[in-house]
Amino acid sequence: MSRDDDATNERDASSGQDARATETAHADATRAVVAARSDGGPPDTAEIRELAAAAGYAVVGEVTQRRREDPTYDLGRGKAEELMRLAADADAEAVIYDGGLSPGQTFSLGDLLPTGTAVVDRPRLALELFADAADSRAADRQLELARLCYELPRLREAVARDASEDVRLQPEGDSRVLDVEKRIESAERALDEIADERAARRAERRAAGFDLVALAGYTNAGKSTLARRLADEVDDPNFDGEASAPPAERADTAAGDPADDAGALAVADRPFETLSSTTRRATVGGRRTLLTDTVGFLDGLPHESVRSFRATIDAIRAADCALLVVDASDDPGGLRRKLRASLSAIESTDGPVIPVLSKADEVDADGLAAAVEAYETAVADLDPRDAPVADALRSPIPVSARDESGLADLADAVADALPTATATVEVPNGGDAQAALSWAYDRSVVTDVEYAGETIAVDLAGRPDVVAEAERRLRGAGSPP
Ligand SMILES: Nc1nc2c(ncn2[C@@H]2O[C@H](COP(=O)(O)OP(=O)(O)OP(=O)(O)O)[C@@H](O)[C@H]2O)c(=O)[nH]1
Ligand SMILES: [Mg+2]
Repeated sequence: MSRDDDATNERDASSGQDARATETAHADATRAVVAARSDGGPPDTAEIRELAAAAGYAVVGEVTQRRREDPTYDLGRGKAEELMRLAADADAEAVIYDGGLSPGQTFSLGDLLPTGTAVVDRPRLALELFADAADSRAADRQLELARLCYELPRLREAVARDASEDVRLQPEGDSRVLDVEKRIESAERALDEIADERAARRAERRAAGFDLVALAGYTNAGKSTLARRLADEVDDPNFDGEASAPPAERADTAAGDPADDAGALAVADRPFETLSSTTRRATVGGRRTLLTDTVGFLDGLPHESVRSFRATIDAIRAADCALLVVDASDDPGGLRRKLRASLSAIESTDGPVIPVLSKADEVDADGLAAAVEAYETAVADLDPRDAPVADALRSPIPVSARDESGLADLADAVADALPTATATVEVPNGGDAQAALSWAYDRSVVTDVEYAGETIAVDLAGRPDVVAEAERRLRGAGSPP
C-alpha cells in the first residue's frame, strides 16, 4: 500500500449528509468506505480518514450513524445495509470501521458486505500502519504480539463458525488456536528479555551520569521534531523544523543498540512515523540527558495492543522526567480526546511529567488560551483511577520546535524536575585529585572550582547517586594512601 496517497484532502467537508460516495480514488490505492457510529455527538471521521490515507486507502465514501451499539453489526441493521449498498456502488475493496468490532460483528458485517470486501476496524488499521513502519527487533516483536492478540479471538470465532459441534463448544482446543497461543507466549518472552535488557541499559546510563528524559504523547503530536530540536548534535544538516527533512545517520552512539535507534529522524506528517524508541544526547538546563523519543499513542486501541507496546510505556514510566507532548493546534475536542488516551495509556510514572503544548507557532494568543483551557478541563475530568499520572500535572509549557519559542522555559522546567543533589568538597591538590575531578566533570555539573594554595574547593550538582560517588572519589583522591 502506498503511504503518500492523500485521500484525506479529498474529504467533502460541505456535505452534511451521513452517507455519501466521493469519486476520488487514487489509481493504485485500496478503495475503502469509512463507517462510524457514535452514541454521543455526531461521529467525527477526520482522524480515521487520516489513518486510512496513511495506510494507503483511498476513501471513496462514508456512512455514519448516531445510536447505541447494535450487537450484530455495531451499526443498526438498516445502516449496515446502507453501508453494504454504498460499498457495492463505490466498488470498495474494504470497509474501514472507526471503532473496535467484536469477532462476531466482524464476521456478520463481512457476510453482509459484497464478497471479498475486507472489514478493517480501528485496531486492525493501526496494526497495518505499524506493519508499514516497524523498523527494529523490538518493534517487530511488539507488532507480532499485538497482531496475535488481535487475531486470537477472531480465529476462535472462525473455528467455532465452521467446525463440528464438539469443536464449536471448545474452539480453544483447535490446533490453530493452540499454535497462536504458543506464539503469543513466545513473543511475550522475547519482549520480556528486551525489557530486561533495556532496564539494564537504563541503569548503566544513569551510572554514567545521564538523566533519562522521555518524550511521550499522541501520534503526530510533534515528539520527534521536538526531540531533534533539543538534541545536542543536530546531525541532519537539512533539518530546519520542517517535515521534509530526509533521514540521516546518527553520529551519537551513546544509545547502544542500533536497532533501538532507527527511524526517528525522518519526521513526516503521518501517524506512527516513529515506531521504536530512539535515544539521543541532549544538554538541557546544563544537565546531560539522554532523550528518548517514543511511539505515539492512538485512541481506541484494545488494552492488549497498548500492552504490546510496553517498551514505549516502560521508557516513559522509568524516565527521570517525561515530557507529555500535546498538539496546541488541535481543536479543543480533539486535544481533550488525545490527552485522555495518552494519560490512560501511561497510567503512572516514576518521575515527574511535564506537559508541553507543541506547535505553538500554529495558533494565535486566543488559540493558545483555548488549548490551555482544553488541557486543564481534560485533566480535571479524568478519573484518577484511570490515569493516576494526571494527579500531579503542572500547567503546560507552550513551545514551538519550528520557531524555537518556549524551548528555554522547557529546559528550565526539565532541569528543575530532575533529581538533583549538590555538594561542596575541599580536597588537597595532589594524588589523584585531578583524575577524580575529571570523573566529576564527565558525570555532573561542576559549578565552581577554586584553587587555594594546597587545596581545591569543588562545587558540584547532578544526579544524587553520581554526586555522592564524586564526593567519595574526591575525598579518597585527596587523602594520603
Ligand atoms: N507548525 C509546526 N509543526 C510542527 C512542529 N513540530 C512538529 N510539527 C509537525 O507535526 C508533524 C508531526 O511531527 P512529528 O515530530 O513527526 O510527530 P510525532 O509526535 O513524533 O509523531 P509520531 O512519531 O507519528 O508519533 C510533522 O509534520 C511536523 O513537521 C512545530 O513546532 N510547529
Ligand atoms: Mg515521532
